[in-house]
Amino acid sequence: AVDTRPAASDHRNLDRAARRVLVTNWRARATVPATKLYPHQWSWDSAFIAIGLRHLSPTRAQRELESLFGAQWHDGRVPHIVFDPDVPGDAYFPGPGFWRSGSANAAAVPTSGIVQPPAHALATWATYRADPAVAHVRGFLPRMYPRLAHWHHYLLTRRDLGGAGLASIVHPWESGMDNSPAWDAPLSRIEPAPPGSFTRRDLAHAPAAERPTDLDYGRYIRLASDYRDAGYADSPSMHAFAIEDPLYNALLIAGEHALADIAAAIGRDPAPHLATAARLTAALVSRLYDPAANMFFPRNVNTGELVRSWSITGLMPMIVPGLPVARELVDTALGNRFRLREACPLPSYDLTAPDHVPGQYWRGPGWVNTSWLFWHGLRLHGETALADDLRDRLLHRVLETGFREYVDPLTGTGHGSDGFSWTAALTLDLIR
Ligand code: 9WN
Repeated sequence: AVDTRPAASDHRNLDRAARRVLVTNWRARATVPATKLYPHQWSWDSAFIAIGLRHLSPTRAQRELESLFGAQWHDGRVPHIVFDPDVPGDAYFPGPGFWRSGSANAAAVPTSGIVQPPAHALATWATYRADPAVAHVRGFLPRMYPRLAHWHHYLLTRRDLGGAGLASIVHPWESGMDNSPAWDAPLSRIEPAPPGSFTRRDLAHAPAAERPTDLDYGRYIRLASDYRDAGYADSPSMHAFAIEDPLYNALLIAGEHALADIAAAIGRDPAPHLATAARLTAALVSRLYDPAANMFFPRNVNTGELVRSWSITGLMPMIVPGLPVARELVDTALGNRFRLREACPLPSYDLTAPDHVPGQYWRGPGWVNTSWLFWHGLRLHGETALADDLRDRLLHRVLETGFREYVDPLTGTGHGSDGFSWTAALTLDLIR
C-alpha cells in the first residue's frame, strides 16, 4: 500500500498556504468563498470557514458568524447570500437587484431570500471551544444563542412542509449541492425561465462543462422569482419544489445538539433542544432511511416519494449523534458507489452510475466540506481508524491539488475555483 500520510513539513507548508487563502479572501466583515466566482458572503460557507478560522483567529471566526447573523431576516431565516455593498451589483448573478430583500432584516443589508444548510450552530459551538475566554469577553454565545434558536425555529415551523417535523428545502441552491442528480426528477416539472431573460456571470470564471447547464439555471431562476414574487411566503401548496433532504436535516439535528451545549454553557435549559433532536432523528430514520439499501434518500414532498439517487447527501446523517444506523452507512460508504478507502474527497455522486461526471460540480466530483462532515461523523461513531485514514488522504489530496473547489475523486484533477475558502479552512482543521 502507498503511504499517503503527509510528512510534518508538508503539514507546515499546507498550514501556511491555507492561512494565506483565508487572509486573501477576508473582506471587511466576512470571508468570500472565492475571489472571482463568489464575491459575497455565503451562508454555509461561513460556517465551514469559521471552523477553520478559529485556529487562525478565534475573534475573526466569531465575526464571520456574527456578520452572517447580522443579516438574519425578521422571520428568522438566514439568507444564503449576504451581498457586499462595495462589490458591483452585477458581479454575481442573481445579485441584490434580483432578490429585492428590502428591509427584511433590521439593518436592511441586501441579501438573497432563500437559505442554505444549517451548519451554523455546529460551527458556533466549535468556534467557542477554540477560545472560550475570548468568546466570553465578547459575549459571543449569549449573542448567538437567540439568533440560532430563531433560525432553527423558522426551519422547524415554516419549513415543515411535509408535516412530519423535518425541514424542507424549496430550491436546489438551498441544498448547497445545486445540480445534484437527486434534483433532476423533481426539477423536471419546473417550466424554465426563458434563456434570454437573464445573464449568467459564473461562466466568466469557470468552464461551462464544470458548472450547471443553462436549462438548470432557467429552472433555478423560475423557482427563485416565483418565491420572491410571492413575498417569500412558505406554505405546502405554493412550492413547486419541496424536498426533505438528508444532509439538510442531519445538520439541523446536529445543530440542535450543539444548541443544547450552547444553552447549557450560558445557563439556559438544554432539554428542549435535546427533545427536538430526538424527535427529528426518529423522523429522519422513519421517513428517509431505506433499510434494504442501507442509505438515506431525499423525499419529494409534492409526490410523497423517495428520490432514489445515490448522492452524497444520503451518507450525511453520519453526523447525527446516536444515529441507530451509522454502521450501515459506513458499509455503504465502503462499497463500490463511494469507495471510502480510495476515492478522495468522497464523490458527490455514485461512482457506478452511468451519469456520474467526475469533473462536473455536484454530479460526481468530491468536495472537501462533505468529506469533512463524514470524517466528523466517523469520529463521532467511534470509527477512528477509518476517520484517520480519510483525514490523511484528504490532506494528501489537497497537497497535490491545491485548495480547489471540487476534485475528480479518483484521479485528483482539480476543478472549479482555486483558492477556495472552505477547502483551505477545513484543511486547517484537519491538520489539528
Ligand atoms: C449558489 C459558494 C456556493 C456554495 C454552494 C455551491 C455554489 C452557488 C453558485 O457556491 O453555489 O449558491 O453560484 O453556484 O454549490 O454549495 O455554498 O461557495
